[in-house]
Amino acid sequence: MLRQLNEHADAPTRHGLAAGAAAAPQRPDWTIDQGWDRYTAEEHAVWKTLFERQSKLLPGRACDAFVAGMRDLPIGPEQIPDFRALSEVLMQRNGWQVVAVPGLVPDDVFFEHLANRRFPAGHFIRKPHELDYLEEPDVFHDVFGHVPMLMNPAIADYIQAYGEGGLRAQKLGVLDKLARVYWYTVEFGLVQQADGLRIYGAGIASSYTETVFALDDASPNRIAFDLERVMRTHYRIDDFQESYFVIDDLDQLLELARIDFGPLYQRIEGQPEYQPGTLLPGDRVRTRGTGRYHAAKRAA
Ligand code: HBI
Ligand code: FE
Repeated sequence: MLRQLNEHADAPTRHGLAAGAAAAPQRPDWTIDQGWDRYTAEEHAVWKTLFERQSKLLPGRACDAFVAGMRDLPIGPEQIPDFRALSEVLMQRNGWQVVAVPGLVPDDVFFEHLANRRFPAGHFIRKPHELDYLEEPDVFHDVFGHVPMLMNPAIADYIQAYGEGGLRAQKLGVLDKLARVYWYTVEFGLVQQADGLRIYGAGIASSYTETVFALDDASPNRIAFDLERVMRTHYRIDDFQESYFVIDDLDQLLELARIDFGPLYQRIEGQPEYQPGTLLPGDRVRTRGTGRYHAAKRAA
């Protein structure tokens, strides 16, 4: 399965992974040594290319928390960051760590790490010919996209709650619903700051083309975040999102983390689901998209 333009693999493959797509892990929790000393000059150079490209684009586009997190972490253009140095700063800040994994890990393993405030990050970096095109989350997506946001207390608690909620949702057979919430927040979320609309989702922040599309393009819908609505909304796995959901501030995620999703799952069971580009009568629409980008693709 290929994920075009974003740095992420799609949910069906991710959910199917436990069935055995990857080689058997060395350790039961799937962690490996990052092997920082083994990165080659070429690999560091790919990081630098990606870092510099994104850093030019993100001022005025990434949210304040992202910028602050980046500033306070040992992440720079010259080298792929060392997870031990990242973890030292994160641990001091709010008890999170970054652990290395070979790529996608089974859902339950992923959730178990998050529930314990360990962020599993791919240790490998994409090849020079796949700067915008990648199957699995690599070190650039995971470290550049996710780790700065983990410095924020609301995101830190929210992602832990997602890990705990993921384990519950798996048992209830409703993981697809919860995964949509993660997708439309942690991966592709937008936040309304006083000085404008900003990116906080790692799938956007680590993608050059989607950064521009999500904020500046007339094509996608931008809709005020509503939990139940999002749980019922499919997402694009192979291309830019057709709709983005906008939160008022990051503390809204903390409120989300405190909600018991159990009754919600029951309420929406058997209810209709929505296609990614559909607008609903109840939506608080911030931007009604032209839909042009995806219409052109469908016509092609
Ligand atoms: N593994 N390394 C890694 N990164 C992810 O984002 C990830 C994963 N395994 C499963 C998974 N995500 C998801 O599909 C869950 O969030 C539902
Ligand atoms: Fe991600």
